Amino acid sequence: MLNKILVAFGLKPSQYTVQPFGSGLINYTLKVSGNGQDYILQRINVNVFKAPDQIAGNLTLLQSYFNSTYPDYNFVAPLPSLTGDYLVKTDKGEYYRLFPFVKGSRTVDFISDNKEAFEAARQFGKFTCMLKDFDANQLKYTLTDFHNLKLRFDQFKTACQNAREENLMEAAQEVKEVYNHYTILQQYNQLITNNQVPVRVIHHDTKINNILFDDKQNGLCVIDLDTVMPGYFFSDVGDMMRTYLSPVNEEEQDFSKIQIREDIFMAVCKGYMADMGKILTETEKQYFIFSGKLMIYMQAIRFLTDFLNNDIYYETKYPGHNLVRAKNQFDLLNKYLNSEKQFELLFAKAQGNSL
Ligand code: GN1
Ligand code: MG
Repeated sequence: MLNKILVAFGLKPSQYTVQPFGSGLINYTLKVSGNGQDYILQRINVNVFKAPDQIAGNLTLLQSYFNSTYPDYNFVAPLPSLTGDYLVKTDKGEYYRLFPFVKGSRTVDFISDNKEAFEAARQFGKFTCMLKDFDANQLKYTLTDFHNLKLRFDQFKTACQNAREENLMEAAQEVKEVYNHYTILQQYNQLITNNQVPVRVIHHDTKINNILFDDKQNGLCVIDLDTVMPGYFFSDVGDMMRTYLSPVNEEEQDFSKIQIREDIFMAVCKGYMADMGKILTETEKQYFIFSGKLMIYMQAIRFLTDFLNNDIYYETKYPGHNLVRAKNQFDLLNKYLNSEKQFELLFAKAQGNSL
């Protein structure tokens, strides 16, 4: 089956080895190695991305914009198949696409130091900044309402209504936590309904492993562009706060290891603001720190909702996995809130400076 796909992309299967690659929760990713040029082959999760053609359409638009405006930027776009399509559909209705593997690049799953955080944040900021004159509304919403907190909250309420009694009992403390932090939802609603923040081209998945680094720890470009669509700056900033500040991620079961690293916070501020500092509005700057609360809270709600729904969205490895992830994110949220005052000082200090 994989052989057929390689052939469709014009690759001779006998010349390549294919191995699982990376650590994403949604798409299935393989590295295709051999013959001087390596590739990334990816099966799109069509339960999540219901219209894979829209992703391909968005990437084509962006690619031509980058080619004409920033020809030196390494925009990692899918390669056409022999028939000129960016998606190859199998008999089973699965969609595959192929990317070039950028020579000399590497990805990391955990931030090792400030420089890495700075570089990643700089790349995500640079990406949105380079697209400031590109009309974001040309892009399709590949996931409608992806970071709509109000909708996530409503989905959570529905899940509570439909959940099994035992799931509800097990998650009683976390359900309470959702309501403890209700002000985050109120602030979000206010921000959105008053149209206070501009729509920009946003990546929407700013985990560290969506950055390519060179061997000197310099950021090269952003990857994993499926969720690049119109959105708000707080999605990218907030998800960096959520995934960079703590030395351990959402999989960690020992919550004493969840910590807030203020030096990493500083590096994220400086990195993101390196380019975006020039175009962010005053309101966006005001809500910079709020972004972290918003995205950690949203992720906690999403994991909890999936637990209540009997794990229909995120891949799980053990019973109660999504509940552990939700607890982990609430622990992170509470620690983030404890550092808020300090963040304000650091954010003020970070603006305008480089690392
Ligand atoms: C998913 O595929 P991955 O692991 O990069 C999810 C993100 C969540 C993340 C939580 C399309 O991202 O929104 O923040 O898991 N992507 C989608 O780990 O739902
Ligand atoms: Mg990813």
